[in-house]
Parts: sequence; structure tokens; C-alpha cells
Amino acid sequence: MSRPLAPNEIRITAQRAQTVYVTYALHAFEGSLPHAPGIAYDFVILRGMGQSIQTCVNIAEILKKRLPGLFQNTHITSELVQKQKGNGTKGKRSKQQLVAYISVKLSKTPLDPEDVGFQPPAIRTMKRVRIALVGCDMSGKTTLHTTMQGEMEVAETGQTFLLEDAGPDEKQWGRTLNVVHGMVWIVDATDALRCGESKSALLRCRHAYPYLPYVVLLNQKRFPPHPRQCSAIVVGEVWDTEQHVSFPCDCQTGRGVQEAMEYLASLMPQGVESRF
Ligand SMILES: Nc1nc2c(ncn2[C@@H]2O[C@H](COP(=O)(O)OP(=O)(O)OP(=O)(O)O)[C@@H](O)[C@H]2O)c(=O)[nH]1
Ligand SMILES: [Mg+2]
Repeated sequence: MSRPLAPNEIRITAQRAQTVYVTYALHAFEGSLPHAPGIAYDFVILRGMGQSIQTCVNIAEILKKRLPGLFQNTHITSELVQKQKGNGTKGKRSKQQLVAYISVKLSKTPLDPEDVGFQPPAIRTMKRVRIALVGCDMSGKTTLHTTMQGEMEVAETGQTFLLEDAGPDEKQWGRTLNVVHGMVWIVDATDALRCGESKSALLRCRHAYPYLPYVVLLNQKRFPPHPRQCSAIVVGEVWDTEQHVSFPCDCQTGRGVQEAMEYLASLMPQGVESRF
């Protein structure tokens, strides 16, 4: 605990007011620390020991309320520490004491969901939620984005979903997927030949972003410009409906999309208060 700390590492002590630490952390996220000007940190780490553990947890909860969408990773360890006792006349006695340490990492970008201390952000409490529209090229992402004019209201939770088109290039999807809270996977359900391609791409995304809630839209392109090319595909026969929850829809009219979004909203993590 005695090594020098980086500007975005904060050692919490019981002596100072919590607001001092909260303000400091907010400045670190915003890039307005006096000794690190212009550096907006992606994450901060709060460290506390012994009696300051509770303070550390409180500060984390306050920060998560102030900056909704923060991912959290908490670790607790304990160490044996030598404590010196006595005034010297009888000789110094040293006593070993077990001291608990906590470190709480709060991050704007996703943390490893496999980690035992992982806590997803409380997206359910956020008013505006970013949702990526992803899928193979020509699936209907841009069409849906245009139809919905970039956003949708979710009646069930009272949230606004801000839609972000991830674009045709899979190599670029990370730019969007790294910053959103959920994903809508769009499949061109009129193109049987590319169904397998779409499934594999979705699996790759799920592997890379396992914490992202998602739903599949089977774009049926009901009123295609060239009806002969677009023979409708029976939903479920081609797409893997057992593995992925999917909704038939029509990206041009928006039919079926609302139901899918309500379902996606129901998957959003509530967030959990720390139990220390
Ligand atoms: N009739 C009809 N056509 C659709 C529908 N959705 C998409 N299309 C057509 O399908 C084609 C591809 O749609 P886009 O929205 O451009 O697909 P995209 O996923 O954005 O494609 P990329 O940008 O290449 O990744 C366009 O010609 C759209 O007009 C639909 O619901 N009905
Ligand atoms: Mg497009």
C-alpha cells in the first residue's frame, strides 16, 4: 500500500470527507485533475484498508450514481502486518495483525465479466441507453436507423434507446460495441444463403462482448423492391431460435421492432449495491 499511486488511483482514509474523494474521482474521469490536466481517465481505482473499507464502498456507490454506466470490479484481500508496540524500556514488542484491503475499479469501458468481483452497471436506472445495430452488410441496419430516426422510447422502463449503426465492416464493430449497453442483431431473413454467415458473426460478437444484452431481429423485408428475389423464409427454420431470442420484424416500417426493444430492456442489468 505504500508504493506511489497513479493519478487515477485513490487511497481512501477515514480521516477525510467522502466528498473530497468523490470530487477527485470525477475530475479524473473528466480530465480536469490539476496535476494531470487534459487526461480523462477511463477508470479509477479506489483503495482502502481496515476501517476505511466501508468509506471506499460508499464512495464507489456515489460515483456509480453520479456517472451511470460505470463497470465495477471489486477485490478484497488480507495481509499480515507487523505492528510495533511498547515504548522501548521493556524493548519493543511486535505483533502481527491481519488487515483487510479492498480495491474497487470503476471503469467507463467494460471489464472482464468472468472476474469474481465483476459488477455490471445499473443500466436499468439509466434514462438514455446506447444500443448498437449490428449484423452482416445489407441486413437492414441503416434502414432501421432511418425508420426510427435514431432513437426509440421503451414504454416498459421509460427509457430512450439511442440507436447506433455499427456499419458494414466487422473489423470496425468494436468501436461501437465498446461503448454501448446493448445490441440488436439484425438478420436479413430473406437471404437464406447468408444465414449461416450471420450466425457465425453473431457468435464471434457474443464471444467478444459476452456481457452485452442482445436480441435478434429477423428482418423480413415485407415489401421488397424485387419481390421475386426476396422469398420469405419461415422464421425458426433457418435461424437458430433455440439459442437466440428473435423477433420477426420489418426494418422499413418498424413493425415488430418495439416488441424486440421491450424484451431487450428487460435484459438490462439492474446493478447491485455492494454488500460490504
Ligand atoms: N423492402 C424492404 N427493404 C429493406 C428493408 N430493410 C432493408 N431493406 C433493403 O435492404 C438493403 C440493405 O439495407 P441497409 O439498411 O442498407 O442494410 P445495412 O445493414 O445498413 O447494410 P450495410 O450498411 O451494407 O452494412 C437496402 O436496399 C434496403 O432498402 C425492409 O424492411 N423492407
Ligand atoms: Mg448501412
